[in-house]
Amino acid sequence: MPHKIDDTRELHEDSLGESVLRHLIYSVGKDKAHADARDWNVALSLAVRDRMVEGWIDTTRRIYKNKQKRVYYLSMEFMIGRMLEDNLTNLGLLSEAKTFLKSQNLDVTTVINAEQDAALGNGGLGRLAACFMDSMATTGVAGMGYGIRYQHGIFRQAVEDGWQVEEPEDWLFAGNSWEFRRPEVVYEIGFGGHVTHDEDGKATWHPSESVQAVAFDMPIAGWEGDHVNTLRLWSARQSGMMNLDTFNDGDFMAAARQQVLAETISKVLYPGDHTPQGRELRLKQEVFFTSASLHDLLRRFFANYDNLDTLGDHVAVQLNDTHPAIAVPELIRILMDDHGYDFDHALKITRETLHYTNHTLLPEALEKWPRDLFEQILPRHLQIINMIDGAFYREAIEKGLDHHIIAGIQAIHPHQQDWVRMGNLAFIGSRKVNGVSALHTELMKQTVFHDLHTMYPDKIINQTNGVTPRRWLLECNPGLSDLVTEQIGDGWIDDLEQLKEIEPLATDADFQQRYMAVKAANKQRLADMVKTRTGVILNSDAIFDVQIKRIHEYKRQHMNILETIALYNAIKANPDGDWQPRVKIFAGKAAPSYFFAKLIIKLINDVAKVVNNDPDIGDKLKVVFLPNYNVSMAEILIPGADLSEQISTAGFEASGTGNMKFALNGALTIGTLDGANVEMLEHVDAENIFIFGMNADEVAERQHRRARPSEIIKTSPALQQVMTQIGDGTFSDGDTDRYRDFLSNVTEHDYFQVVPDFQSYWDMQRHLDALYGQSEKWAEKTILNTARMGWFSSDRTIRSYADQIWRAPHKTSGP
Ligand code: 26R
Repeated sequence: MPHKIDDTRELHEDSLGESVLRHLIYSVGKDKAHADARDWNVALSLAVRDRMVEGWIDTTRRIYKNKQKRVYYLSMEFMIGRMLEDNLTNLGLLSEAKTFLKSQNLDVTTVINAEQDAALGNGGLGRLAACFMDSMATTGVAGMGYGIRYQHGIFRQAVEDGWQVEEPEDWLFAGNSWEFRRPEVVYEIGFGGHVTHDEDGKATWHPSESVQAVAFDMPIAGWEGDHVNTLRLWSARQSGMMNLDTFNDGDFMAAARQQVLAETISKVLYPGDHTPQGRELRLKQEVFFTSASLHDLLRRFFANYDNLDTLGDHVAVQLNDTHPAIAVPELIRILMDDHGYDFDHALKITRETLHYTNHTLLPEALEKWPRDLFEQILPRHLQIINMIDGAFYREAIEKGLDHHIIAGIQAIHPHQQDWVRMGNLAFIGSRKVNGVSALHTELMKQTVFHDLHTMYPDKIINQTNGVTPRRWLLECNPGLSDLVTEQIGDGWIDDLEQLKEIEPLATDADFQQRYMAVKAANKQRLADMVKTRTGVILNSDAIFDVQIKRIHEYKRQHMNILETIALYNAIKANPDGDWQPRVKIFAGKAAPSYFFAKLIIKLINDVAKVVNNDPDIGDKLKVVFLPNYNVSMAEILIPGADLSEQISTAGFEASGTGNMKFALNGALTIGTLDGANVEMLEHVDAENIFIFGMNADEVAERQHRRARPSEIIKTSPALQQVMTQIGDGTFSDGDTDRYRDFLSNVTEHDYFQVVPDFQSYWDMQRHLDALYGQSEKWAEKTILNTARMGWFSSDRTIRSYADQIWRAPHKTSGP
């Protein structure tokens, strides 16, 4: 690796191995004889981190010198996973590291797996943020991520007697090798108190409490390591020292309690995903990291410029959902109260700088805060929100909107005065607002943001999600990566559309055989993991059918398990039939407060127990629920899947990104016309993706009519039998009570339309059974999926944001 910075030239002339050994002794403090896997992991990580620092400092200097436009990605969540293999890969050190570890008689996988996942997120939104960090570095965007350094990430999921049990997660217990603590980068964040105005009307906010935000930085290297961005996470700490008066009075515990209270802010990630979390602490978390990030980026701005008039020319801020939407009044507040701008000018600058991404249309996931709570915690921000609403009202009247309509889209409804609606606030305060797939963006225009869209027809724009090909092909699937590279070279790694070049090989018998051999090996790796974690032994000739994602009614894991039961019944009714063997794999966490989702997990486990122990069934069907789904588990599951379940009720999944990862790795998709599945269909062609069920219009129409499922169930003996069995205790040891709520949900309301989609889902599954038997045809479609997924690289997504939203420079793709 070339050394670019003079003052570090002498520091790293040793080999990676020498550097690891040095760190083992001088940083970890152990000798080889006593080092365990984690010690080696830390020593190797520190050696790799050393190599990143040069590119990091170099990148920082270059951006500063060129005054390159900066992009700030503000996100409550970053679902990063492990970093070691990612960094080794991007720096081109993976094979050197492997050779060295083997020379020390160490198992490479064991050392790599000794790192805890950084799971500072719930699901899709957080994982997208992590893919974006990788792609911003790879495409040379001067990007920086801002978030919270939660001491505890998403809870660990255990399964006891089939039920989800939440356990605390403690990823920092053994330290984080990648981070740099920046004690000098610290901001005071205020809450509560009151506002005074001087004779000129200038406002001053006097918070009644404050906490400090302390920065921790992680370097994020792009492909080939020469552009290294920063992920800066904020940790909360008590302002000032422990209260000395209290301390000297002998009330040590009271003084310490203050400290605990302050540090609570970055203590734990909220595990709610699409479920409302109207808690004061959550609002404080949002304010905490948003305010610290804005102060920090402004301080950096002032290193180059001396006034904020042109902020939007040099800085773009992306709000990842409404969680950082407090940025709108906070930036205006800083501009007005700290820098003397008048309100109109401050609003103008804000609207040139901020951009907002929406990730869900589900009404229960749209953030709103009680006005009273807001007033208590953020009195000055509430005043500013009222000013924004006033300015917005005048704009709306000018554009001819009706009073009722305006009331519905202001941040605070002028007559009800009950809630601060963060989606409206983010929309009004942003320059561009984007959805995350073509369908989702269209639905945003038609539904939640209909009236705001009429008023600002150029504001909403689509940016279809993507996934990083480094983690989601190169690293998680080395077999397939090598095969592809052997054929077309390695240009695909940062120019994924080059995968198109393998298309002609889709019908080549030799290539098919080699491609499917890689799949078989990945299935074996998956089966080994299932055996270790659950004891269930899988038949690797079976179709590996995988649904992994948060558990939610709209994602319809329950439709999948109903179909599983129906298949079980069909096999039992004809045990000697020519059945295509199948393995149904589920994994995912339920929000702790979401009873129905937890009941779905219990049902999956109950069904697994019966099916897996039924001698009539044998290898023809197995059901597995893998506890504690996370990024590292996905890296094993996705390459080993034959079939990807993307079966949400049409119109409800904003995009999905798991769908893309599976198809890229050669799983065929069974899915609805929802989210990015629609665009995947356009790219892979209708013969290579297996679409069933109602489309979004049909779903909306049926919901509107409040059509009941009962009529349909009557006409389906198979579905009827399934419902009867769930009710009569077939899967619950005779307990007829356990699934009462489940059954009434599905048979009486069925808001997410499992019943009307069931038959077409079943039919498509049987079609896939038959197709799997035609192994050449299956192989061809599988290869074509890999070949045609290039567009879904997050490098494409980031370049598109950079061009269409941020107006920020980046490296172009291709030779
Ligand atoms: C405020 C709280 C209740 C909350 C709501 C929703 C917290 C977290 C969420 C998670 C949502 C916003 C989310 O993860 N959405 C997912 O974003 C992915 C990336 O764009 C999409 O692929 C996926 O379809 C969408 O559900």
